Amino acid sequence: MKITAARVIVCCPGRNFVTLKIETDEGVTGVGDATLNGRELAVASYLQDHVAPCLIGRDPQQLEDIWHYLYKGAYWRRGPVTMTAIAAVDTALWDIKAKIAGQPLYQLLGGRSRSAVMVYGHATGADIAQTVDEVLRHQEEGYRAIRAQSGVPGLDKVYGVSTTGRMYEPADGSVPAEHDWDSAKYLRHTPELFEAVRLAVGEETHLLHDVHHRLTPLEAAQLGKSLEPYRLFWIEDPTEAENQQAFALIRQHTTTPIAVGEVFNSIWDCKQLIESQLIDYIRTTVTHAGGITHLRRIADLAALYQVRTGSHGATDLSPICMGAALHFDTWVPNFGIQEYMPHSELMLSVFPHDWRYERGMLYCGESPGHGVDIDEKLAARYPYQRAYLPVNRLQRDGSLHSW
Ligand code: CS2
Ligand code: MG
Repeated sequence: MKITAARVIVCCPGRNFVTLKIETDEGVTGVGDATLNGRELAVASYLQDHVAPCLIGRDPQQLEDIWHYLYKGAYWRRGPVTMTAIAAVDTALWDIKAKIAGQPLYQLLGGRSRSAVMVYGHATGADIAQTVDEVLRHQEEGYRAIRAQSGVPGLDKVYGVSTTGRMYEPADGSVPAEHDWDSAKYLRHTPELFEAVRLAVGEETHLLHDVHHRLTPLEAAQLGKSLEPYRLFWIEDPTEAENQQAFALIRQHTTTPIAVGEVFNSIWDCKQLIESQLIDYIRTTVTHAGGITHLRRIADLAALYQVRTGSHGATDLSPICMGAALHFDTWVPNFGIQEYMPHSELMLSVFPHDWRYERGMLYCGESPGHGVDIDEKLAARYPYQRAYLPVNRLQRDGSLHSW
């Protein structure tokens, strides 16, 4: 069997997605997600201008050799653009390999380790009362794990809270929106939020929170300590993660579990965090961490140190990523939890899929492959629209801060 085409499809059914479709001379095709929120065209060009010409004529079943060919062959290794491009190729080739075998993808990874995949949903609100209502609504719907994010008094816009009344979508506008930030206001507010949420939901429901890279290690330690009475499932991205050693300081002060990794793109970004047990969950994804081939290496390293998976699953990861992630989650022995921010009906219409959601659990399908495709005709109706993630500035002096 030979690869005959590797086509990049960019579409915007409510938000931008980049999809790679690999075709073969025996008619079997596979698709991979190559969406990098706010930098989509960089990956599209990397794939169509640099990667696709090297794939034509290759055997699609040699996915490991192709992975190393694209990783080492580029000379310039790692980074979000390169690893997202490699991930899209890898995911499409795993899709093809499973279709050739006539098996759902999880069977090729090692078979089913669980009957279903526990997910966490997103509850957000402009203030504590609204957020509590949203958490209770999710609990009603059957979610066993719920992430709570609320507005912060004195701050205009904060991560995770929609100001449009529609589903939260951070990427917007033809230039980056500017948000303001004040860690002290956030540190005062967040324990109050979780005191109210925990009181409302009781002891059983898992509660999660995303700090989104904004605190210093010591501030993150203060936050973790202040949230201990509310027994969170995790705080996520408590501080910038380039300095993996910084997490040792957080660990010294708090037992609140820590999740990191959605912005990581290789095992090297998290090797120290895992080996020193500075985190409890690794959030790397099929789309941004080199595909299934590399993500399983990260998961295997994590398993040695009792670190569990908790893959990122925001709507800027396409339904193809969600499909592949569900097969991965169904197999991976050290599974923790899967983020589930449901795509809109419009987005899902462009990506026919066979997974289903039911009362806090996701179920991958049994069709051969990862169970997702792209409706190219429909996708063509929604052309790319440039959109940026916001930037963040400190309220006190306007200096640039992590968003
Ligand atoms: C967030 C993401 O879901 C999360 O945990 O960190 O929504 C993140 O802000 C976006 O994926 C950025 O594109
Ligand atoms: Mg996050």
